[in-house]
Amino acid sequence: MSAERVATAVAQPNIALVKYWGKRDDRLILPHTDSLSMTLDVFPTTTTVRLAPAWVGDSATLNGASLTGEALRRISAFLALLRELAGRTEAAVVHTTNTVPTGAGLASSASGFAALAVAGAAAYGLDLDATALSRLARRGSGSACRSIHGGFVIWYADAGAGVTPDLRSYAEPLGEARLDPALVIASVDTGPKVASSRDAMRHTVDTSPLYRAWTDACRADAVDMRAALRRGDLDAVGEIAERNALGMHATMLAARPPVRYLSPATLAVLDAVEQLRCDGVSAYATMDAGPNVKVLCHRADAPVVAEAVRPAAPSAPVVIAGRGRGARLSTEAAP
Ligand code: 2P0
Repeated sequence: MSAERVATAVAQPNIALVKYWGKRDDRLILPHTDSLSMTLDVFPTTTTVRLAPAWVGDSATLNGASLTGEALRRISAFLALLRELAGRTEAAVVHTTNTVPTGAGLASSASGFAALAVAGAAAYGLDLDATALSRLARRGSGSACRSIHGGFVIWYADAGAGVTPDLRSYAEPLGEARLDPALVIASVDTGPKVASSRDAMRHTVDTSPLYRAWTDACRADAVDMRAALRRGDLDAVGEIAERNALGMHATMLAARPPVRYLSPATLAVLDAVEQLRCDGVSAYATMDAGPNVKVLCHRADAPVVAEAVRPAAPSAPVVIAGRGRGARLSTEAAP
């Protein structure tokens, strides 16, 4: 931080192994259920926040292009939270470079708001610990609270500690996790998604007759997943992650009208994953708010898995990701 009040942070996306799908409070972004994730070591987002006189107003660029409309409004609302916490009034000039394909269900909002929380807190002079940064990032985008931390992470829907609901929901690292797997990312379509996860999530909560069953299953999956991670049992982790992802998509498909992110190419990757298992390779699929598939496997098997899914995902290079670090300050400004 220099005297001109500027800070840069880097954050990476996370992939949920037990998903977050539905809020009990839209304003505070409080989820119905706990979720568990792995922060990746690929697709970093770099964000620089520079304070400016209040009369300038907030501005933001993403990969060099100016943001307007809803995207700028979300960032500005988040900056307003920082200003309130810091008791400051300056506007902010935000520059972000994103290496993950935006809007393709690869959690660009997670790395984006995690990086903005860390850089923004530093620029506005806030001294926040990781739990406070996680709560703050949650207010930008729910899944961002998990990217504050590296490795395996749990986001508590309600940790029970803290006097207000806002204080009770945050993410923390799962120190007991004993696993170092690969996630093979098969991008079947890097175009914009059919519906924003925010809208699709609300619509699912409001209209899917399966929603209650989803939250019950999710709570059980979170307990089982913690135990499987503690044992370092990749097959159990994979089975729970795959059934959880399919349950989330089933719940969305039952919404009225349905939300369908999965495409024929997604199903072709799922076939390839099932064939890998038939051939004795431990490989398990998970899908987020988009058609792309991430395949959990042992690191040693990742090249074989990548080869197997490539024919079903020809539109973009298959990427092999591992466990990555949490959001952190950087000395290199976003270009
Ligand atoms: C997750 N997703 O747990 C789930 C699985 C997508 C599918 O978190 O409304 O962008 O900003 O809190 O964080 C995507 O939701 O939604 C997400 P908001 P967010 O990773």
